[in-house]
Amino acid sequence: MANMGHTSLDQIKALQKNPANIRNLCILAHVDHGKTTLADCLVASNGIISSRLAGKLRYLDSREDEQIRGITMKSSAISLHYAAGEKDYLINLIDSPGHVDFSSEVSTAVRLCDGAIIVVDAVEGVCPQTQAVLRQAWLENIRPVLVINKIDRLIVELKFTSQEAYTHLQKILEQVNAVTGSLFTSRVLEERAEKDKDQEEVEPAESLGSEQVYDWSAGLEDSDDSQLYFSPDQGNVVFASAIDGWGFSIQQFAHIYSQKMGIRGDVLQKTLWGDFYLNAKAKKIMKGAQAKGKKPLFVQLVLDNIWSLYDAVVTRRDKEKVEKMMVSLGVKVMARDSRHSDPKVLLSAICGQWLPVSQAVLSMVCEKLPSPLDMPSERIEKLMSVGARRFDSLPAQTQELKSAFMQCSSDDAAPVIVFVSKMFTVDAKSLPQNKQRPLTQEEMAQRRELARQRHAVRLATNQQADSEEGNAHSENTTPATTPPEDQSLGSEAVSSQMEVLSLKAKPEDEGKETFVAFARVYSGVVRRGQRVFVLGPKYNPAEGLRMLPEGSSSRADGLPPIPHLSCCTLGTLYLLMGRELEDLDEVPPGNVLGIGGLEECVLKSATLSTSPALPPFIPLNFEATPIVRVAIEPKHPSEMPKLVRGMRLLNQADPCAEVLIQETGEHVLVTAGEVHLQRCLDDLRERFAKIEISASKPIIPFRETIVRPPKVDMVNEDLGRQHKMAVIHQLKEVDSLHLDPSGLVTLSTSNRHATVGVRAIPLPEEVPLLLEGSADLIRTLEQAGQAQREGRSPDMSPRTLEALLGLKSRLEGLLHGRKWRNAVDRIWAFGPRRHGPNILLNSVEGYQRPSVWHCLEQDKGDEAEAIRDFDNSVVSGFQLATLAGPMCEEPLMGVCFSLERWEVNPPAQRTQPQDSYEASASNSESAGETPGQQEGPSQARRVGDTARAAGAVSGVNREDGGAVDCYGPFSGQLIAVMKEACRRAFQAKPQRLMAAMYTCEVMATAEVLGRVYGVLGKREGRVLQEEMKEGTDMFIIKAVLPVAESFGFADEIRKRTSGLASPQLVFSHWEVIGSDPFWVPTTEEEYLHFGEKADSANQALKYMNAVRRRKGLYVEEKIVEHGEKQRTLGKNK
Ligand SMILES: Nc1nc2c(ncn2[C@@H]2O[C@H](COP(=O)(O)OP(=O)(O)OP(=O)(O)O)[C@@H](O)[C@H]2O)c(=O)[nH]1
Ligand SMILES: [Mg+2]
Repeated sequence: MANMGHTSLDQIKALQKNPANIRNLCILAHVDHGKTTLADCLVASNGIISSRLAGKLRYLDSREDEQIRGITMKSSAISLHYAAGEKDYLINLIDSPGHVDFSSEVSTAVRLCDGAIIVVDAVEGVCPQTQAVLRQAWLENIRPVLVINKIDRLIVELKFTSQEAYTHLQKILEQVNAVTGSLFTSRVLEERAEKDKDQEEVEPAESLGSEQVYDWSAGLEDSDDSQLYFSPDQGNVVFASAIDGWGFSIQQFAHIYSQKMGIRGDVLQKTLWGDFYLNAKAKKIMKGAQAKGKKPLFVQLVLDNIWSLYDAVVTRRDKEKVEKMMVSLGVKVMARDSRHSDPKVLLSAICGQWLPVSQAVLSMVCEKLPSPLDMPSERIEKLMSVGARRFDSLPAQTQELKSAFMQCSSDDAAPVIVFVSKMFTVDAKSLPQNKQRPLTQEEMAQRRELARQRHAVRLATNQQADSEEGNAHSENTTPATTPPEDQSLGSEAVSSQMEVLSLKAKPEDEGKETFVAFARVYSGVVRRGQRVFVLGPKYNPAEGLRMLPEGSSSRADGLPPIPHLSCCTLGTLYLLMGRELEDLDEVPPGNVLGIGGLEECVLKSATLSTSPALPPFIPLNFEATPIVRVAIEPKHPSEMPKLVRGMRLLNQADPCAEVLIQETGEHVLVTAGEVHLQRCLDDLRERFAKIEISASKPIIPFRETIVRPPKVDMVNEDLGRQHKMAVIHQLKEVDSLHLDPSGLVTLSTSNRHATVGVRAIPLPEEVPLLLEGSADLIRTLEQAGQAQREGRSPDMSPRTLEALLGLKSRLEGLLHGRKWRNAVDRIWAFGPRRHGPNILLNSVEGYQRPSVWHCLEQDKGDEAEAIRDFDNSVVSGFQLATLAGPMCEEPLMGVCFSLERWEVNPPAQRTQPQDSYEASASNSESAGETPGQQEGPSQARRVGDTARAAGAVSGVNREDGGAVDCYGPFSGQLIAVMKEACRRAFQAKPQRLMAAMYTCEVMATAEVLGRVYGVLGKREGRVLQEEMKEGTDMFIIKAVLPVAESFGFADEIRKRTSGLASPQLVFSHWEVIGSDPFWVPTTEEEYLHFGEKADSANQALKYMNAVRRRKGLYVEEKIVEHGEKQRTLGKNK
């Protein structure tokens, strides 16, 4: 029980049983704002680490790379005890990373908590990740409190006066509240407005004249604001300097001064922050400090004290003054602290007693954050309403479970509900069960005696041993390698016994990683060895309840197989203590815990329960898109199996990394960014695969799209023709293919049984953006459609329905004009993967296919809108075509494929195979005769009309013959021909690559600004905005940067600015690269300027060829050469 500090395991176990006094919370902030440092202070308050080391150790950053890089990469949890007067609280604290690359770790932490401490750097203020974490807290419905940290920087670095600091702090509060404010949906705003109105009625305008003494007896107390906005007088803000160990809330000073000055505490509580001042003569607190040029109370009574302490201790090092101050503060420090050469040591020693930050933060947390018993009912409903399902459409038994969450009952009858938010690994060696077995009382006494003796011996021999600090440090940073002290000091008998044990354990345990689930109990008592259901993300409780015998539980054997439901047995339960784990036999509800033995049944996250009525929790809300991919190989090919296993482990141990095996056989790792990539590679090398690996250069994702053909530009027109020739040349191999000049591609299956006519049309720029942003919604729509086709009710919540109708009308707004008439109602599918940013449009004359929106119109009967056979093949063909485009097999984006002809001729009835083909060919030719109107469904209609003569007949025929005998192979052929037709139609238009773009915010001082611009310029970055951060000499530059140019960017910026600027890169959007990858010079001038192949300046071509080469595709320099030859020939004639 090494690092349990003052609090024993038994005490923690007792505390776990009282949910009213449990607080589950996480610390969230932008990178480097001081989360882990603050956590250190809280951990030190429990004696787990020495308070002298708090802030230096960063105890919860237990990984080596976290310590080296100085940033947190994984969330980790620790349980702390806090005594507030009579009450004892259990604080389950989770420290999270602030770097964007690890934002998925934030999601896993937030899910398990009821509240969050938001930390903001007093100098930097609100930063991009501050906004992101506030959003996450908001989306998870957890309540935040605020810590404004690093106030010492305002004094020491910025040299602000206390008054300036006050103004600055006010601004920061405004910023934070502005973010919070903007998070409210209009619905919440409305609710609030209503409440405010009610309140106004209750307390009639008690206007506070500027001269009037504030009357606090009026019922302002319980204003709803306390939960929504941050305000020191509400008690949800702490001002702190974690590194110097101090922090305070207004409450503390109100308490101090109410005793000192005899002003009522509650009055001070409301006036210590704000525009109030002390009128010494009248002995009154007045409003209007600013207008009168008076010192606000906060400055006079709070900040000035701190400022003069820093002045005396750090700046002037005035011994006498410090002595005096210590006496008046009632603080005593050890002699060695006051003699220390670093004044910060003395400062911390004084502040740590006067205003201990742990006291301020923990008391705020216990007071302001809800206990597990106060879980908001909205949150519970949200957690249980997976997909589009409405809470009140869930089975009654499921809805009843809501009360289980709220009661948080340890009763044996209460269902067990557990959520696992991530899986993490620990070295098997450091698991408590592998360390030592629990000792009996005598053994412990014996050991203690022995330990004392050995300690004495060691002390004597090691007199010159390093300072206390160094010692404690090494003990704490390398717990896995140096065995805990008392273990090596056991009595002979015990230790020999243990040696045997550990010898036996060694070979298989050596460096073996064991998975522990990071989880929380919401209801019921969890016990080791308990059997529970694992509810898959698609599990439907209605189905489960129907199929399971009445009243069956996870304990029973021989349950019938139910889709997405399985059983598992819980292994060892752990108390999470930062770097250490402690064994537990059972964990009562409301607690965060670790669970062993789940690696076989839980991949990354899971919902576990003893009740089959529970639906799986909604998926975690990840903000980051994994975008950086690398291909990985073992250095020695024979070690491939180890790599494969290692990658599987990595996949399980990281909430957001993705591991794929590509068709080419490459093992690909997808990560959120460069730093994340580095961590994953380190993990693979050192923990999971334990082999030498080599990683490819990052694989940059691209998208393929088409653009409108330019209208007048001669050069391009020429190019267009030339390009088309290239396309036609390629097409020669397929003789059933026809391309008309308007871009309609007609293609038949090789047996000529089916013909499709497809046209590719670029979508307006905003459409793919909207579709990408609505991917979840579209997936829901797709599921609902599926349910409807299978004859089930879609069960959509009114909000989802509204959102979908909103999406539809926004699409209608974007797809306007003649060209897109009725287009939205003709949408057949989205793709790729059925929710991508491309559209398949039904322009087939006479085919009244229900659109994707069909399931929204529940009242509308099924009418005559039947779906033709093989409809699915057409959709599949479209999905495949959009998944990998013809340029370099990257996914398409912003392309609409309009299917204008679709004829199926069943083989049985066909007599003249050539007919249909000829008819279609001539039809499209005749349509092509109308110049000018090149594209669009309106044109398509006409094509369809003429095609109908042939198509209608075959359409009828199809119904009796086609599907019967050759269904299998025929559907496959149709998929292939649809895919091919889409690709050809795509190629018939001007093609472009799209590059992934990052946004980045760089904070830099004026001196290094120029260099930042230099680096950005070199990497094709575009500056969007530059502004000065108020009250500082820092500039904030917002820019976009192609992902392809971003590798090493952060490092380069850091180097060029001597570490003064460090950017945060976040994936933002896709951008069309202006240059045409198929462009070749056509005039002498261009020829001279760009060279023969024009590939020197063509960025798009460079990117495209790089991708093709990587994928082992033919790099088509041929097309270009061919084009040139033809043109040259033409010219020479
Ligand atoms: N001056 C000053 N520096 C601080 C304070 N708190 C933390 N720091 C420093 O800020 C740096 C970052 O601190 P961390 O605690 O690692 O920050 P973090 O928020 O955990 O960072 P990530 O986990 O990487 O997001 C360290 O160098 C700390 O010493 C403070 O109150 N004052
Ligand atoms: Mg940290």
